[in-house]
Amino acid sequence: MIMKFPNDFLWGAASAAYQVEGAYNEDGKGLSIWDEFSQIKGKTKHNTNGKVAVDFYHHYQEDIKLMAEMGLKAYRFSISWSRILPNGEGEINQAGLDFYERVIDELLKNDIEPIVTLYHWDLPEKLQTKYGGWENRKLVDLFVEYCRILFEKFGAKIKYWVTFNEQNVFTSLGYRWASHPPNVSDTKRMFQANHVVNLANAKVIQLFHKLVPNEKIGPSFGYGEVYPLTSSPADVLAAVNANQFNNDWWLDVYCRGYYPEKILRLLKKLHLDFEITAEDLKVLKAGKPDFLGINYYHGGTVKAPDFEKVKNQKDFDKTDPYLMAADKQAASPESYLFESVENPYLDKTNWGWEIDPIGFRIALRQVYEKYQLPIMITENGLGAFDKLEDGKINDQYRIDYLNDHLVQVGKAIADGVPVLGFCAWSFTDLLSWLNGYDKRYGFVYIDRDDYSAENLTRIKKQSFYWYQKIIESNGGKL
Ligand code: BGP
Repeated sequence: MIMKFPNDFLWGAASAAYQVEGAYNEDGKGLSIWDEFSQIKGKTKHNTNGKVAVDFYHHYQEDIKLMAEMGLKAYRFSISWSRILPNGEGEINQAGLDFYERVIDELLKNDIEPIVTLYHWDLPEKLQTKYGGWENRKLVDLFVEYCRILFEKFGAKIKYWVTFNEQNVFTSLGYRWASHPPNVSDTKRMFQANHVVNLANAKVIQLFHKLVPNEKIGPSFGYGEVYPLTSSPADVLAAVNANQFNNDWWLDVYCRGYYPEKILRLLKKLHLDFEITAEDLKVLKAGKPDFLGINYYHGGTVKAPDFEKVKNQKDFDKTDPYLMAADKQAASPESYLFESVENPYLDKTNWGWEIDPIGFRIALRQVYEKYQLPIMITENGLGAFDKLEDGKINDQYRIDYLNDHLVQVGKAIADGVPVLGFCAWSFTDLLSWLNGYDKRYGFVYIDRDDYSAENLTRIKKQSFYWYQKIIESNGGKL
């Protein structure tokens, strides 16, 4: 089947500052909460951190040259707030602005569209210690001020801006599961912080529309469709609940300006509710995005909750927080809504993430039909152990994974979903937040491991040449 992609489809790849840049304290950069958190023993695999990462800070010209050789049309990267404002507020670090300007200009010179993420999890440490981070409403204005600097500086050069990367992930892992900074394990505080981020998202979108009226902005959401385990109506209801809890809880706020009522009521019952003022509701309504960024890795499967377990919640297991585990705390909202189970039809990656290309088509259809916004796929890819043999990396498994997922994107486009582009995660190998340097995603191998960053040689994998052909044929070779 020949896939038809729009002529201006953005064939891209993505990264995030902390995961690639390194130079964590160079040229005036302030520390971020990730620089601090990764120092806590046992939090990341082999205590890996982003001090050097893959040193994009010093290798950006070489990496962009490889992007140009591949024919990449777009590169999504994030700006590190504490490189621009070392204290998160106050004095601007000119060297930080200059670095991103050089990156942007280099991309444009090579006809690669820069897609800029404003926040990919690396909050300036000073804002955490001084104000308590995202739990404090003060952060809304501070985020807006940081973004104002970037809109004024780069507004004329950047067409696509991403506000927050995976708000669902960083609030849950940071404030509920204590597996990301700020290392908190308190569901109520998570909902409070999440609301503040929603306000920041909406306010920054409003400002953007004023300052950069001709370009586009939207959040990137980590979306996964949730399936019922069986056709039993109780399981189907559990899946409806899970989709509301895992997806609509964020997307309804972004696109419609209000929270799903059912979930709000449940939170109230469990004393997990948070303050929403009349002014907040106005702010949320006024910050509608121009597109939705979707990061897609996997969805989930659920069955009806077992209310016996609800009564005795300490029986619940806490497994990988990425895999939507239930909560050990007394008031776990999930336990009233659904119970997560394995999907018997799906294979898994080496890290236990389900592989579900058709779920991608379903996700794109659902999101578009519900919110009627164009979609930018801001992440999708396979984390795997790659082997360097005779100077080569044969990552056929990654080619298969991406090919299968892109075929489903093509089908979703044929179904009528306006998809602006596809950013594979990732261009070069990079640091996985919790899993170190062996969980590789790139088209370009980087010669380093969890212990040594001496080499950093860039080596094109087989998937590099495959993606080059896909781009050249505008998806015709899928
Ligand atoms: C997403 C993040 C990315 C990236 C990716 C892969 O949630 O937005 O930054 O890390 O997941 O995750 P991991 O590194 O855990 O494999």
